[in-house]
Amino acid sequence: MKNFDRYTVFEQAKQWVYEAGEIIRASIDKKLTVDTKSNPNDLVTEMDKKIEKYFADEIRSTYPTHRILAEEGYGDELKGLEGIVWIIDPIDGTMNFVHQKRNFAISVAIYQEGIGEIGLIYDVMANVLYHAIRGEGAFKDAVRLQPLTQDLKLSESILLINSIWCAENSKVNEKKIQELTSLVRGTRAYGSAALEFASVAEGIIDGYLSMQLQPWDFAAGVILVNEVGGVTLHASGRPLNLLGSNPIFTGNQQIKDEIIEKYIELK
Ligand code: 2AM
Ligand code: CA
Ligand code: CA
Ligand code: CA
Repeated sequence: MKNFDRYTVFEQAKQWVYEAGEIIRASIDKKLTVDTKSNPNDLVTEMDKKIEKYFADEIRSTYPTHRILAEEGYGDELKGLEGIVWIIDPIDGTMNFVHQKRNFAISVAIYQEGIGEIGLIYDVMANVLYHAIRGEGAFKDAVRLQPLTQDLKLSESILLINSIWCAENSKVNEKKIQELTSLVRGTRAYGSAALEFASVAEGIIDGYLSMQLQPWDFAAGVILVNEVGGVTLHASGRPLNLLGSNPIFTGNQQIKDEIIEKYIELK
């Protein structure tokens, strides 16, 4: 495609991500209006909308042929991933943004014909940018991330998993998840899917399970994890639906089969 030089588009995306981060940091201590969406714990603020609109306006004026898939309504209504599509989560971890004023990220991915080419995950308050360009490796700022370890036992793994997996009304057999969480070395939950993917890519976490992620939650993370030899799947073991909501496993290939086959029983 003529107007898609990956390196130029990456540099542009990086500049917008840093500018958006600056906008957020500049008003981090201002009072926020917080609304709820699908349930009382599903939060959105005017900052989520402002940042998404910022990206949408910049992308539309710079790359009018590109399309946008984004969380807060400033994107396009997409039925497929033809052409070049920016998949954007303006603030991933809104609850952390509201309550902690840290541990949230901007997630931007650029897909061409359904293939993830560029991923950026920006930890705004830490000022750390993770990025990947397909086939070129993944980076934390300027440092190249190493391939994930080939020598890993499930019993020595750390998993990111939210307590919802263990609830009786969850969409999985919660008894098996309880067995899994007592087998592994430890569990954690960060509350930002994008940063959870980035931790997997960094190799400081071995696997991440999430019950219900949308394309903007995982689009950039999948590219990062791929670049270090990890894998991301629908929790059934099937490929991801890039346009819909998925229960997700991402992590080290060494523990993938055991987790998916022995411990995840979708109801
Ligand atoms: P968000 O902050 O952009 O909404 C929280 O565990 C993680 O799950 C966040 O990355 C959050 O993204 C994501 N998430 C996806 N769907 C959600 C929902 N319906 N309610 C709250 N968080 C959701
Ligand atoms: Ca949200
Ligand atoms: Ca999100
Ligand atoms: Ca969000």
